[in-house]
Amino acid sequence: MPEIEARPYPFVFSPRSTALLLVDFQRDFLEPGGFGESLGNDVSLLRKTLGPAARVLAAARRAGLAVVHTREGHRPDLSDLAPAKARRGNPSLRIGDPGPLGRLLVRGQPGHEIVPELAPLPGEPVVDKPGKGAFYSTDLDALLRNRGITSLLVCGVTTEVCVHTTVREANDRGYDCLVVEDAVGSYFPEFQRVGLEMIRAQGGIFGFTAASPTVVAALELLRGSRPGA
Ligand code: C5J
Repeated sequence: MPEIEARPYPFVFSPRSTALLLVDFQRDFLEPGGFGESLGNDVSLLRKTLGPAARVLAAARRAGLAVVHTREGHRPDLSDLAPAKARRGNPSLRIGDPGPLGRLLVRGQPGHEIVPELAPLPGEPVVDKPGKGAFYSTDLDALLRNRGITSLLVCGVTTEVCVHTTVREANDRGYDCLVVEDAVGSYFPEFQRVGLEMIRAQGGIFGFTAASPTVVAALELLRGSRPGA
């Protein structure tokens, strides 16, 4: 079986049962004028994930892995927005309010789009989620299980919020997760460091981590071993 040199120990995986999961690479989190900035964050901190994530995405596509994208956002009438979530954040700007990228964190608005560097290809599922975890109130679990997926390579933003919540949900559902260290990003450098430590501590309590060049190299080897490649 192929493996990736990961921490705390090598991540052994079958390409047929592994998907690349790209969590919430939306303009709302990565570009000025979106939801992330409305909460007082410096969104430029997340942009360094784009190169590594794009290289992992290209390698995963070349290796024939399933690719799934997620987006956090709400229905235009906000009927799926819990009052508690609606009340949080910057009191002068709330989810659903108009901003430079359209209504904040609302489906169909410019800010809800995935950034062009990581745009989904036709046929790659995009899972819209109302919460932080990608399994909560979505069909992600069914979509993965129906394809026989048991392992996930995870990239996305933000490390300690939607990536962590999703990895924890996946772990409890029996998926093996490898988080790509430089292809996940946080507005808080300390949370980035600790967030990754928390995944792989205690013998990989939530999963594994590895840097993108290591992941890309392992995926490129797969490509070489595919018949006709
Ligand atoms: C946040 C996310 N940070 N995608 N969402 O609110 O991590």
